[in-house]
Amino acid sequence: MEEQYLIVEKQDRIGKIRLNRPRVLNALNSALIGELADVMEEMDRDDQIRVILLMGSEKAFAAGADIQELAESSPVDFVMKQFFADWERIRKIQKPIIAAVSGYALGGGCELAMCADLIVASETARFGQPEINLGVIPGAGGTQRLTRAVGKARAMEMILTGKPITAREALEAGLVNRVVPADQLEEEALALAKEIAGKPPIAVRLAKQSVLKAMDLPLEHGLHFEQNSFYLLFSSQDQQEGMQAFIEKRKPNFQGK
Ligand code: DAK
Repeated sequence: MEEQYLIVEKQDRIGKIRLNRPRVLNALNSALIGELADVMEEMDRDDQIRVILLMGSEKAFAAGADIQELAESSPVDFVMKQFFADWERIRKIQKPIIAAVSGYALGGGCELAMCADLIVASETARFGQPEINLGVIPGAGGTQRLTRAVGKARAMEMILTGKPITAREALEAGLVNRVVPADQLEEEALALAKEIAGKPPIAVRLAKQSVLKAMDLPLEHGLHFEQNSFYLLFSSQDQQEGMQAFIEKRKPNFQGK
């Protein structure tokens, strides 16, 4: 199916998705989020894809939810349009997601970037939760994920003042993995994606899940999840291949089995 708001491409085991609503700085209307959830789920099922790379434009990763659409919405619309459900579908993607962020990542745009597992930011990136200026608060996880990522003090300031932070500040706060020059963003994000795509996919999947559990679960339950995942990997061919390759002093060839 042809997407209306996304440009989708597959390259070397990387599923690339570019948000494409340039006239409104990639404002996230519900149709776009629905398309994004569909494409990501399809990539999650596709054996040829190991990592998902999510990008915006140079000027904007995404300037938030579509304010025009929000302004016309009632609580009943949110329920009927499945607004939360599509965000939940994105949250449940099992393959690693890398967000390459240039320009504005505001409101839902910042929340979408935080749904990714890793963020590569251009020097021009600006992260913010300006919803307070519209008379509301973040609605797609901002108060929770931002606080977990940057701590209470900084999250509180960003959410109560609505002021964005720079890419450097985001790096310092632990919100992003690295900051790169604007003209190298895609190249750097792709290099990171390729590195992870070369790792054993089942271990990558369980590693992603285990790290995410650390955000939600008490330590004891998180450790239990990690241990069970560790045991499970000893039934994979990739575990045998990885260890055998080390012993034979050669590069492993992981098959995702
Ligand atoms: N929605 C709709 N249109 C937007 C937009 C947005 N978020 N951001 C920009 N645009 C449009 C502008 O209206 C303008 O359209 P025209 O006037 O040309 O027709 C065009 O994009 C270019 O924008 P500007 O002319 O404003 O460009 P500037 O460079 O001057 O300023 C800016 C860029 C990013 C500083 C500014 O556009 C801006 O402040 N934008 C709004 C940022 C914002 O407040 N974002 C938060 C929105 S609230 C939920 C899920 C998510 C959410 C809530 C619930 N559930 C699951 C329930 C999320 C809420 C939000 O994100």
